[in-house]
Amino acid sequence: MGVVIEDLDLSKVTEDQVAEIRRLVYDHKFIVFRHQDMGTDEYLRMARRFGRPQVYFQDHYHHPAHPEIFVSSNVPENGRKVGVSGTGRFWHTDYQFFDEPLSTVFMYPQVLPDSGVRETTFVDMERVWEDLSEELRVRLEGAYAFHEVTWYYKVQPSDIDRALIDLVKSIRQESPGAVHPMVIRHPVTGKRSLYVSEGFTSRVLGLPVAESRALLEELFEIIDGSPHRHVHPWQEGDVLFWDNRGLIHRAMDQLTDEPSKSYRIGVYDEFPFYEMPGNEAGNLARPSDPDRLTASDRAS
Ligand code: 7UC
Ligand code: FE
Repeated sequence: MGVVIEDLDLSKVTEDQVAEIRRLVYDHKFIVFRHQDMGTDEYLRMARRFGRPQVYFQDHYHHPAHPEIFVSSNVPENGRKVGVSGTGRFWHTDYQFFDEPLSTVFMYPQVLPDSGVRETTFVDMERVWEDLSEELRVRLEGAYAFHEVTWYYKVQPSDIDRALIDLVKSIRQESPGAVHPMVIRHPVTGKRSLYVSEGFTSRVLGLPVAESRALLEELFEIIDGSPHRHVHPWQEGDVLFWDNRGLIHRAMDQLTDEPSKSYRIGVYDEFPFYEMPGNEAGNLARPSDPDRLTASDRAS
């Protein structure tokens, strides 16, 4: 998986190059562009050429001038906290807990720690699906899971003195979670991927709590141990562009206090996130009312 492009100025791509980059990202899952030097406006203008930038649902992640830029940072600006620090340090795919997860994602670090290594690790979920045992695949075809952001909500200064239960209630009001098939089919390549993550997937629908937990733990262990992984150690000037459908990723910072700051722009392409994985195997229909989960479907 992955492609490196050494000699292209992303801020000046032609229409043909945009089309070519999109073909590459669907076929190879992620692209590393080296030696980029874009200002914030330029970066956003570039990203818009690939689709519709998303505005993250919580505004404390937003760049002060451009809400489409998701700021992961521990660097105060003009004495103010900007963005959120230590994001994504767990296996996840972006926006899995909404009905419309992100299709593709740009990531452009602005400040890299001097001594500490900063890495992002990807796992190829198509290969993970292919490697699963026949028994597991049969269990997963036609199954649905529930995803939520609750457990990775980052407590904010304004949350001081609030009870955890009230925090959880307000998180769930803003972001009630989403149901997706556990196996998704890519709308462009037609390839299937396992679609669960340790960060966001909390329930397999229709299974008793203990069975759901056991199945998810088994899958999380397989993903974590998968040989189909790639570690990207960030270099200054790197921009990454990835397909958020067939990949899972996590940030691996060394937990130092050194300054670190990254700008992410999530971009919706014109395709649905997934084709419903065929009815060919007599799969179950989509749950008729996924919003109304029972208390036991929600329990984690
Ligand atoms: O702070 C974070 O780790 C952000 C995470 C909860 N969500 C990113 C996303 O797009 O899913
Ligand atoms: Fe992420």
